[in-house]
Amino acid sequence: MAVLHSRPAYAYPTRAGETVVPWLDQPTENPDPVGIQQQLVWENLDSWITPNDRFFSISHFNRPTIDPTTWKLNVDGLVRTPLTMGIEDLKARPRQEVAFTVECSGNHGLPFFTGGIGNARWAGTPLAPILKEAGILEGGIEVIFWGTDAGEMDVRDQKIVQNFARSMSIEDAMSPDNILAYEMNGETLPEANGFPLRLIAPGWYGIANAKWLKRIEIRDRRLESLLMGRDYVTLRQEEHNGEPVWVETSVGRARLKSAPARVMQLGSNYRIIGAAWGAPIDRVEVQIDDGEWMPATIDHSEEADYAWKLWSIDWPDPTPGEHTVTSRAFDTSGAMQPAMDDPVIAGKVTYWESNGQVTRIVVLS
Ligand SMILES: Nc1nc2c(c(=O)[nH]1)N[C@H]1C(S)=C(S)[C@@H](COP(=O)(O)O)O[C@H]1N2
Ligand SMILES: [Mo]
Repeated sequence: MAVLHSRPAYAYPTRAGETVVPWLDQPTENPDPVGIQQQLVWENLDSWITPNDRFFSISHFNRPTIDPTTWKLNVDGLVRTPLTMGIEDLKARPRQEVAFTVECSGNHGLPFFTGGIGNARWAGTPLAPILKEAGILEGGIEVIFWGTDAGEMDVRDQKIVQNFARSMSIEDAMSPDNILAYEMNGETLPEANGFPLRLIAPGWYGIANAKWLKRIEIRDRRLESLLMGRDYVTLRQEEHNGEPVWVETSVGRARLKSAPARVMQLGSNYRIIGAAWGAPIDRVEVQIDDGEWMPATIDHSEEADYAWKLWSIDWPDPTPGEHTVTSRAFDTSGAMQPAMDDPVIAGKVTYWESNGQVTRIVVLS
């Protein structure tokens, strides 16, 4: 009985002997194998935690190699007491862990980019007490996270070299959920994911989670860097009083989303497994071809507030041939992941924040 009741170490909705049926639709060839690495292959999703050696990574500029013995984090700008900390100073501070699913806001926005997502247990020290210790001076409104990586870019007719820079309001930065992370899934933060230190901002799209940190700066102005005000800007047509209005917004918090991950076959029985994330998930529904939406079962064996929920649904006796599989998630406030023809998606002309319903194609024999 003890065996029956013990929780499997590798909790995941699996059945012995089942095999994966690959999707017919597949991402196109990655045109940027340096910038975009280790995308999730959805058919391979077989655990709630994404192992470090299978976790995607994004770099907009170079991928720096940092010597942890000389590396320092500076906290400066509009602060009473500027701070300088080495990695041991940070590790000596209170430890906080969070399971958080990081998704790049460009995921599913481009034909070669459908695996910019992974779930890890991050560990580090809370950001808020460090900001309090530095003491933000009156007038400070913006917290800038500077990366060690840098790249050349054209800005207002100037060719400049600028470091990675993303910012948050003081209020957002002070969230008790934010940590400066030095560990990922129990291991030292890998180089690709920001060694030696990165921001982990649970509930935010990947871009907010600045890697290879070197400086946290407080300013009295909003930052309009490449990754705040020019790129990572969503352009969408909305309607106001019956008139079309174009709106540009900086990519920030994550959005409600789900996707089918894999179809599993056991004899003539099939099962679809998927994931849902980006908001507190209430339930997930699945549609096969043009059929009725059917409720999926959420896997509660491993869960966390900011991590994806895995779900599954049985597909008992499907007819042979080609089928489409679509999922849609609902959050705890009742909001539904938008359909692809919902104006919030259809009116969007940039590829960021592509949280529309994902349809996959499968051929059954
Ligand atoms: N310094 C720095 N931080 C960065 C980036 C970067 O290019 N440089 N890329 C961002 C983007 S676009 C994403 S989606 C996430 C991805 O995190 P990962 O590489 O650990 O998967 O890191 C973010 N943090
Ligand atoms: Mo991203």
